[in-house]
Amino acid sequence: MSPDLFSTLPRDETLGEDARLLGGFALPVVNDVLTAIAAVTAAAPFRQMVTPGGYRMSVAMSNCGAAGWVTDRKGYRYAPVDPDSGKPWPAMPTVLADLAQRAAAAAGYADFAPDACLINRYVAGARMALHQDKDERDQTHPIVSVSLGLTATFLFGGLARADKPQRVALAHGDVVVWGGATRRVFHGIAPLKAGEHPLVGAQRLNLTFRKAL
Ligand code: MD3
Ligand code: FE
Repeated sequence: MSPDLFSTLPRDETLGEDARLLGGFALPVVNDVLTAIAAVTAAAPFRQMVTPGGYRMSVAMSNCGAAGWVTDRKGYRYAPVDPDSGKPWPAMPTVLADLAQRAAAAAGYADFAPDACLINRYVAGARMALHQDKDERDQTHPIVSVSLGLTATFLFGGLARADKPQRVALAHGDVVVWGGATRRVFHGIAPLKAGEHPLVGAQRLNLTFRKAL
């Protein structure tokens, strides 16, 4: 079997307690997903936000849904309004909300109703340092992530920052549902390697769907 054919086979696996990788789950709707991202980011353009510590993030971000994740010198939080425009974040396109809901259901979370979708854009060299996601009000809801474009190395750590992370490749179309105990692990993205994806170009896009409010 050619490596190319092998890499397109579904890779459904459990990445540890309560994390389910649905390999290629987004592929059947990927063109509509990319069109939806283009519409959202035309209204709320990608921007590199500043952390409370004063560093500009290498990842550029936008949001759609009732709440959007933002950071500035005052802290991390979910906000109903885009601070750059003063307007509400664009509504979450149905194709995105449906994809997240179907993936959550496939992983055993019926009725996942995300109100926040963070859109992360990585170009070559962009990375996300190890962190925990804890800005959501009720942490019993899962997080659904969708990877598009260039393959990234996801760093899957433990409950302590010092735990050595496992490295997991996340490729175009992969969806991961993070629930239960994995919801609180340290995680990040290693610096993106330069490349060109036939559909998405020289970047990686990642969607994270959350019930934030
Ligand atoms: C595991 N984004 O936006 S998505 C983030 O690829 C974030 O852009 C990464 O971490 C990215 O906060 C990783 C996968 C992910 C998202 C949230 C998690 C994994 C997670 C929360 C808890 C545990
Ligand atoms: Fe995160």
